[in-house]
Amino acid sequence: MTDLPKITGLKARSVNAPLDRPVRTASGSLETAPLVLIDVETDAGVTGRAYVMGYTPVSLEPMRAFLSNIEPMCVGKSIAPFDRATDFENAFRLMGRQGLVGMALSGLDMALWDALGQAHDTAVVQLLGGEARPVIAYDSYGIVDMPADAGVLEASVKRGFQAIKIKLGQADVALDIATCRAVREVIGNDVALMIDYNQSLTVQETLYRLEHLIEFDLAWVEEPVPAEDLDAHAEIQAASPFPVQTGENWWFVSDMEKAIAAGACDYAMPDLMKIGGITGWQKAAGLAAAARMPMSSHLFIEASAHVLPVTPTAHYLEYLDLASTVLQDPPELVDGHVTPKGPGLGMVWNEDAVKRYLV
Ligand code: SMN
Ligand code: MG
Repeated sequence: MTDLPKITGLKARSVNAPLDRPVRTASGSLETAPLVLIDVETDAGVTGRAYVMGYTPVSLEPMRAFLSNIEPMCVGKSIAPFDRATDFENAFRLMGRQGLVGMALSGLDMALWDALGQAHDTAVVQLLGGEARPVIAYDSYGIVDMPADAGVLEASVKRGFQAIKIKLGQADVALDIATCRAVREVIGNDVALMIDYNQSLTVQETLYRLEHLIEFDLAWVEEPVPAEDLDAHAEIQAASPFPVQTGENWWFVSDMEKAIAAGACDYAMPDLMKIGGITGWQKAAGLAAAARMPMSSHLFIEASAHVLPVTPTAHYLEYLDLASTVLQDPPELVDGHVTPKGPGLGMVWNEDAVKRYLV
């Protein structure tokens, strides 16, 4: 059995990439895609690549500097993602791995899995024991303005999306009702419609609003209250006419365990950048299977397409494009599905674009 390649370098660069459309939410907006691009150099001549999204440009330099600072802890070690994740869990036990640290370590994990796949000229989904099959996706919007956004919603349906998510939570329930009615008129009743309140409501306000949205047959209501308030989520889950979805703010699998134990949700949607990368996702997928809980992805189209085919309770891939502007060959969307690309995670930076958006 041959030894795994060793890490010879860990490089991180910050870019502020353009977004096709801003992501407006009830708790703030994403006008650009502030990304840290991670390169894991190895002695096998392959470079593992992944990115993390900092939500705001002010997070980029701290995250980039943290990755640069941990380079000496990586050099000379193998690219084994599980072992490196264990190293860092131990190394940062006192400090804790929430926040930018957890995001950077999760991104490093994804880059290590990419390196592993490249070293074996294999797609990560195949390394994980799956076949590179198409994964059903939903088109993910921010707060939509109707009727101005009717055209793009119509285009989503024409592109083959069988599910669409919109964000709600502005002003009052009247606007939620008007928006859902207008969106339903455009997409029809055969396309699944999900809503996302981005942690903006209270339990009472959530249940009040959901009572007025019954007619729209919603596929899920996402993060209605603050992500960390598991009891509030559980209170809504017990009374909601629609399934409750949450998970994008779970830090590593321990947060998911707590949410499931609290009965906080019907569905799970861990974020690869917070759950611990692909190594963390595998643990999360096992928890979801044991709880018989449908599990969707959050952002990170490219890597999510590799893990959902080997997720026993796989639900949807969130199609919200963050990185295609800095990738040479982004994944294609075909008939509302995304197929994973290899080797590795299939990501190669478009260096001209990286230079253009470098911060
Ligand atoms: C979201 C995504 C990206 C930026 C902000 C908010 C959202 C989602 O919570 O689930 O898509
Ligand atoms: Mg969300």
